[in-house]
Amino acid sequence: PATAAPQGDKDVIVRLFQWNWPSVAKECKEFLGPRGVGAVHVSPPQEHVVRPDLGSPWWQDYQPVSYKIDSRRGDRAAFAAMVSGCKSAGVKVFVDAVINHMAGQDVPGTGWAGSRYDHYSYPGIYGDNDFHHCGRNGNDDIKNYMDRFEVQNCELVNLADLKTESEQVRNRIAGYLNDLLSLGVDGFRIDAAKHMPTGDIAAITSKLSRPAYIYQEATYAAGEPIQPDEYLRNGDVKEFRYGYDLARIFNQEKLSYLRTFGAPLPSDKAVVFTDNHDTQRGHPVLTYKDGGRYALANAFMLAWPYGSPQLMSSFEFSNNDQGPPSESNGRTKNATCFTDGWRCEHRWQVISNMVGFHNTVRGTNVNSWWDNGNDLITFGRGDKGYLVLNDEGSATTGRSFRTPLPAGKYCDVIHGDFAGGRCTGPVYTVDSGGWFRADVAAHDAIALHVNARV
Ligand code: LM2
Ligand code: CA
Repeated sequence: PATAAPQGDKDVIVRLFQWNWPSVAKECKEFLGPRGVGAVHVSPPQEHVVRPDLGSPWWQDYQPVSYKIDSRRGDRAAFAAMVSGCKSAGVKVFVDAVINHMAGQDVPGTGWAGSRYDHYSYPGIYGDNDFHHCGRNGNDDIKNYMDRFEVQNCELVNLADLKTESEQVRNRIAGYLNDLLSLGVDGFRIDAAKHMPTGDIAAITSKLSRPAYIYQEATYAAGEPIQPDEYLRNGDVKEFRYGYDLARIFNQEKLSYLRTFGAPLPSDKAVVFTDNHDTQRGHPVLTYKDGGRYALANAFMLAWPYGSPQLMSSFEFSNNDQGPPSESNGRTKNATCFTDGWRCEHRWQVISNMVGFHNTVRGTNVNSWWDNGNDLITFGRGDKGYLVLNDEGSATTGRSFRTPLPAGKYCDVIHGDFAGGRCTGPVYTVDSGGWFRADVAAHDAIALHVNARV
């Protein structure tokens, strides 16, 4: 049986939420690969329900109808081309694996690729006997998250809940995942992990034809019987507390509290993020809508040694159901950064340049921490990098900062791009004692690292 594969040396994941396959392929080649991003997390590739009557909401994609690789983002050939394109650009592909359930529609319908289905009937794949009917709450829906049985055997928002304890169901799911592996996929984000017993996930991943990186969507809530750390036995786990805590510190508290920042899951098993597609819809996290503050929070995340960072790349939305920019036939439009609603946070200068910082300081410890007791913080990483974060409402001027860096001239990658030995922004000279002098504007930062020396 295959074990969970490690993520590899480049551990930054970019979540290109709802991007179609040709756009993902292009982004891997033109941007993600050259910038040192390790992997792209793509939206679910399997056939899904279609609800044009509801404006084709983004969440159609979390209601599988069959395991045909054919979705509004493209067909099997386009998916396969994307995977091989990303891989030749040095970027791994992690697939959003929706395996806890099928669709949640009460009336029969036809999926994106033409498959007929009914709530508990997916011809040639699953029948009524492959689903849980938990017999609770009148409609089999989950109501009580304090009840483990209910969370794993009843229906999450009416979604037909698969009997993941059944050998036949496990074989079907593993068949789908192995099909994706055969196309070159490197890993899986396990959707709705909390709604499956850890042992069921383990039984499914043990059927994989080769090791794959596994990270699980096990949302945290205080006091619940099912806790994220149970899932560590299967691979990595999304650490939801990180984004909530980071937002609270940036929004209401002091950056000086970041000195001991972390979360309960072990750092080397946690995938961390400021926001994801669920939390950015109505939860207290920072998102692209926060502008500069969002960029600074991401800069901190990429500079700080806790967890593997996942960067969000969103499309703009004004209501929580709104789907991605689409053609009239329902296909997702090409992602064109900064137009048409594609916000491309992963391309923001501060965020994308900090990926290089993150990769440069990998494996080093925090040192040289200094803060002003409020919203101005600084720290170094080994002898490789140094970050100044000023979230005060006013500039700090004429201050000298002591870094752990070797003497030299450094590109400030927060304001400048570094390439071919040249910097398009400010350059700071670190002296032989590690000191440099700088002004830092309000709500701004400076980041120096040894792979951006002019
Ligand atoms: C996830 N992670 O564990 C996804 O990150 C999350 O986005 C998914 O929910 C969820 N699990 C199930 O895969 C989304 C969305 C829901 C949506 C479902 C299914 O957040 O709102 O539910 O996908 O499409 C929608 C309607 C809901 C309805 C349901 C079934 O919002 O009102 O329930 O479809 O028709 C009656
Ligand atoms: Ca379940």
